[in-house]
Amino acid sequence: MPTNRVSTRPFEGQKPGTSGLRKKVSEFQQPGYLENFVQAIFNALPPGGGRALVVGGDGRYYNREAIQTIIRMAAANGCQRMWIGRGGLLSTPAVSCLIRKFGAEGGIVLSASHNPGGPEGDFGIKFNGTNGGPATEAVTAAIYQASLQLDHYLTCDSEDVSLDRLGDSMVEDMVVSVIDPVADYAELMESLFDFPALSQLLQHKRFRICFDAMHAVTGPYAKAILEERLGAPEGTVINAEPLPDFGGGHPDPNLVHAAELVARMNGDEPFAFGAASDGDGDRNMVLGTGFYINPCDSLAVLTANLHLLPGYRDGVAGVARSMPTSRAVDRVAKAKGIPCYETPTGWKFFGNLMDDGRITLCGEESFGTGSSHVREKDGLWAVLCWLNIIASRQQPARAIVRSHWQRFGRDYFSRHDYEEVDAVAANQLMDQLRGSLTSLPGQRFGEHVVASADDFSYTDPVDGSVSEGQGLRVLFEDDARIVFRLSGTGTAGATLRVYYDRPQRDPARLELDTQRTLASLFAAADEMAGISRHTGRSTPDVIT
Ligand code: VG1
Ligand code: CO
Repeated sequence: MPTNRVSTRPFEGQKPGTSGLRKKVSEFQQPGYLENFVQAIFNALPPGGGRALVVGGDGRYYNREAIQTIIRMAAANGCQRMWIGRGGLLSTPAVSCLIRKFGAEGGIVLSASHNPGGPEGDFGIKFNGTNGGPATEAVTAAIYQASLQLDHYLTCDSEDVSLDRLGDSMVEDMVVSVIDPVADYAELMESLFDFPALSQLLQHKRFRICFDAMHAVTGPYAKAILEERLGAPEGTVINAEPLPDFGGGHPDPNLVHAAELVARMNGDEPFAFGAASDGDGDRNMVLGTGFYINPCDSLAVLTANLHLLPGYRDGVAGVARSMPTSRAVDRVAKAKGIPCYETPTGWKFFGNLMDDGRITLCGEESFGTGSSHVREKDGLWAVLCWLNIIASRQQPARAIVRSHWQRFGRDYFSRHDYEEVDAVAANQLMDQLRGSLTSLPGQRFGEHVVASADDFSYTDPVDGSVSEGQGLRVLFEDDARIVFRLSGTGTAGATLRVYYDRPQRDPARLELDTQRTLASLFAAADEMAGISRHTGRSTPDVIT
């Protein structure tokens, strides 16, 4: 096979973050930059690895060019078989589904998820393993090490593969199949949910829903499943066409960025349920009528109700949440007598727990929920879960959440993000706070007295691997909690995330305003960490 060996030298900073390598598009467009990272993936695989791969992305700017590069390099690196979504499109959960279904050795996801797209925006690349999940920390570390040692990459001269035509073609010795990006995923959803009940619900005149695909990858999935298969009226899915720049928007499903959905939900048309997903389709935001469902609550409610869904009749083996996610789900797990694991931020930490059969369900405060049906979080799956629970209980979302709070109590939760902060200042803030952790217990901040404080470290119960420095957490005597960490997905400066949660058991105090309820903790955080002093900001950029 004619293979080209192209000389290269390492680029600095090809270290995957929370979810793959994310950089400005312009950085990826430097000659050899993408090629180096792809070669590093192949070099990090065990000898003979990477022979059957699933490849696709969220459709953002540079997606198609990157896929052609990956095709040529994969063929030159000994890959025999590749599946690509038509148009180069595959949602992140669909990649995970296909890797598992085809028994592929892994997959390459091209996405920077919720980060803006377009020529001035961000691009990203991530490797998923044979279980369909994001590469573990050991593998990402090996990829980074390999990226530091490159002196050449392998490619070949083949023609571009036509990504818009379904069917097989040969690239050197590799069979490339361009496949329908939706069909296999839709089939998986059908095996998990009660589609007849969902059809009935979605065709009911008084149950109108709105799904905002934010011009990102979930458009085709949501249209095919909600409108075509389940019969929701046409127009249920808005912003359904994936665009390279997401229509100039920010495909992050929260109350700030999913503004069109929020406006529609608050408009004249009576919507019973609203939902949005992110760039690569793994996140979800769900809304009842005039009612925002916090992702931490969503995880707790799903855990309490999952047994109602056909695919989960056997019950939930266990659950997991990322450390900054509120402890609402812990109480449900306790009531059910199932284990609840606390992991660092990022989906890669859930994979071992699912592979080992320890958990069925998991989630993060950042609008991520998923189950062991794949090894990624799954936005549309979460929406279907909610709809199926609504259909099964014959209750609106709002009533389901309220009765949940009555039974388990409520955790008021909010995350405050300070974006594009000077990186030196952000690190200084974290270093100083880390240095003061041992002196915090016993100290009073307004009405709150610190009970304990630490730098979160996680030991994976399955393979024993240890991940340190995963966020600073401060627990108060009244069970309130503040967590500080720096984002691992940004591409400019540093983003400081501060997470607040405060459990409330008093049935008379379950419907209060979240920001007001947490206000005394905001003051405590500023006092103990000097947020305004270090960042020069008096208010966060995004509050979720
Ligand atoms: C963020 C979220 C985290 C999520 C990650 C990837 O990471 O906080 O919970 O797993 O994004 O999600 P960070 O390091 O910026 O806090 V996605 O939808 O970008 O694949
Ligand atoms: Co995402």
